[in-house]
Amino acid sequence: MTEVLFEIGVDRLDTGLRGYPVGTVRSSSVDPQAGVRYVGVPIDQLADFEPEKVMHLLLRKRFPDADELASFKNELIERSCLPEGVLELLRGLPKRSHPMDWLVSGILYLGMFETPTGDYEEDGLRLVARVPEVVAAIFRIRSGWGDPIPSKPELGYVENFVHMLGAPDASPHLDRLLRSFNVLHYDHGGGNLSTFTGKAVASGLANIYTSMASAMAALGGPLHGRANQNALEFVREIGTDDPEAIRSFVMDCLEKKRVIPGFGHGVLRAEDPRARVLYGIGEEICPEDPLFRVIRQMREVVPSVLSENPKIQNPYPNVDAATGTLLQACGLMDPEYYTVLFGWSRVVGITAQIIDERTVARSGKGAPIYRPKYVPVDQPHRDV
Ligand code: CMX
Repeated sequence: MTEVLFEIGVDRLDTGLRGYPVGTVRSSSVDPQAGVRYVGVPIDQLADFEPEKVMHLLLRKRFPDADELASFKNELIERSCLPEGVLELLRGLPKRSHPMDWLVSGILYLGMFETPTGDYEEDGLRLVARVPEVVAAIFRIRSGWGDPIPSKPELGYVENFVHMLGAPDASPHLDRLLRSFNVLHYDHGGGNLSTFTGKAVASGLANIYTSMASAMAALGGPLHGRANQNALEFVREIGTDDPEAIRSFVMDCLEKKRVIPGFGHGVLRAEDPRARVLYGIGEEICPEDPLFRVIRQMREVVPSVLSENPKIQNPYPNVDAATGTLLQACGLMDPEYYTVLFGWSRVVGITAQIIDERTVARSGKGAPIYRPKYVPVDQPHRDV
């Protein structure tokens, strides 16, 4: 017998599919109180793990032993070389366009300069292995830092990225921050907009590059991944750690119907454990940074202000509350790039979920092409 999971009333339409069960997910889950778990492991326990080890967990659903980890790293290294032509096309993109549009383009170029094999697992691993070089090149070309720096994949996944980035103002903590940042952003359950979009596009049997480019387009929206850019801009606008000044600034924004980036969540109903980890990293690497002092105070003040509005279901910090502040403290000063770093990381989880949905779901047959129902309204029959 089929279990009934949800009754759908008319009042639940036009709510962005909020909370409707539509599929299964093996890589991660989001608990409203405890936050995200990767294959059952709470995220705060993984934040300091080797990135490749956590990738293996998400893609293969278990931790590797030492030999498996070494061989998984080799699998990434062997696939890391970019097809010729990708960097040339990136060089021609208009610098005024947003870096997320560059990432969408770069991922499409990866698929265009190499015929995808059609095996989602193989293509997915290639994509994961190659995307750091694309992201580093986007920073360098678009910011005018100079030519892309040749990849040295044997350095390690994140270490090689920091090497290829060659950020002129990088602090010695950038490596440490990006290792945790990368792991914390890999995956976040099945129904977040970018992951859902990637799986929806792949359900029409689009290849992984096209599907991922669509997912990244979804991630670029200000209510989703671009909130980390907006959060830093917002923190700079506040510019003080005086609690009363923060309180009145936030109240004024709410009156003007401005969202407070870095706070609230579609599923979580408590402070995001990823935010907690990031505040902890901030206390370790930049406790006296002026903007870190602002977000430390915002963490205390903003939830009480947001709680005064009963329709806001979660007044607490989300993952984007601290990321921008920490990235600027480590020398990545331009917030326009922050969502690209989020996107680079999230490619891992979306890849894992696309592989599962295409090759494991329905006993290996894969989920069918997405086709939710929209209810027609205000359409009287007309003859022409
Ligand atoms: N500031 C102002 N208003 C907020 C708010 C915030 N931080 N969080 C929620 N609200 C508002 C919503 O806009 C919504 O208003 P309407 O009823 O007028 O549409 C109302 O409160 C109810 O929202 P909700 O049910 O609590 O949350 P939603 O699922 O609708 O929205 C989210 C979730 C994240 C889009 C929202 O909290 C938000 O806009 N936050 C700021 C942007 C942000 O930080 N996004 C990053 C999310 C993290 C991620 O993508 O992983």
